[in-house]
Amino acid sequence: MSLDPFVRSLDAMLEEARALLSSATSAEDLEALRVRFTGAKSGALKTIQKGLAEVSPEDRPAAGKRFNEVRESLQALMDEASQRIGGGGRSKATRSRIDPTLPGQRPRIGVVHPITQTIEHLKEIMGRLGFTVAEGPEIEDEWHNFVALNIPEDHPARDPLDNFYLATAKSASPSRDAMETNLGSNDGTIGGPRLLRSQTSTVQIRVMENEPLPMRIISLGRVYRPDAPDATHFPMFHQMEGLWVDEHVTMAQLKSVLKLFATSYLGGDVKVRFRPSFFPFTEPSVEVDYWWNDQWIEFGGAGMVDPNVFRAVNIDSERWSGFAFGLGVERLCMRRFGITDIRDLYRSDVRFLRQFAT
Ligand code: FA5
Repeated sequence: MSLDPFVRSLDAMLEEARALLSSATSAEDLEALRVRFTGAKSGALKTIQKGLAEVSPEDRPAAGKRFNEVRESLQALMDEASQRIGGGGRSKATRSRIDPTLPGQRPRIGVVHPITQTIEHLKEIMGRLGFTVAEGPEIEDEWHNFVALNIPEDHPARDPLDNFYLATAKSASPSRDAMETNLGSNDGTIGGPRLLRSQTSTVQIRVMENEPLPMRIISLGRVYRPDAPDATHFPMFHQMEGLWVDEHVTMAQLKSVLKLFATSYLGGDVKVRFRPSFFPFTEPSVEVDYWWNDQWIEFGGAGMVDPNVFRAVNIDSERWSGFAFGLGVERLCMRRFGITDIRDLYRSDVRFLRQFAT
């Protein structure tokens, strides 16, 4: 082949590219033209380059020179088009896809977890009944979790398999006497081995040890038990503890406070029943159930503070009496929001949790 047809095909390609690039309006157009003219496999430039081998040897240096010029011009045209469109090849292609005239995407705002909502609601109701909020630690010692609550050493509730003892809790429990005599020093070693508290009743003891009488408190927080998860049980759950100590507190007051609480929180039509029961720290004791989905669901335990508990915290049970209760916060939350499986509360599935936006 002589020089002329080779140069003509180069010039024709450059003109075509110039026309098309000047009318390109998007990064997609530009990318398609880049492939068409300079694509490594079958771009027009590549095809013409193959023809270089057929140019006669004496014309080949001039043909190669022209080829390089056209290639540079083509690149310049593409850079120019890219600048104009506002992209710069592939990496900027995405930028040009943003259409600033479209409405923006509303950012997703989290919702308050239903358990937190429940806790706030419970505090508000109990606040109206005159109960103030007390707090206690989640890592407890045996004194507060068991001994002062009149739970003897051989009681099944103290079985290591039914509790989360801490790895540091290797030493044997000190005797009750040793705990009692040393409690005043409160140096963090005398209450016996440490465990994650299994009930918020621990806070009753802490408050009675430290606060003046009379008292009317609630405490809301997490408790831990190695219970197998099912629709109504979870190994970590929340309880609301209540304690009222005064002169002449009665079981009738306990029942009316719990009834009033249940109707305020669950609605006037809720059916509540009290069943005789046993807790080492209350006498007499009851379990409290509500009716839901054709069955009774237990939502708490309660009773009159046992004189042995008063003795452990140096309160004169001849003068003072009191009642205590401990309610399952998840069970209350489930009933109110119509949640049938406690595990849904802890799956962290935002599609589920978003339903409870306030
Ligand atoms: C107690 O924990 C007592 N401390 C309650 C108490 C306090 C009685 C003061 C007397 C005076 P119980 O183990 O029954 O009792 O638990 C109380 C409530 O916690 C149960 O009624 C239930 O609503 C809830 N609960 C218990 N175990 C679980 C669990 N694994 N998952 C979710 N909720 C639970």
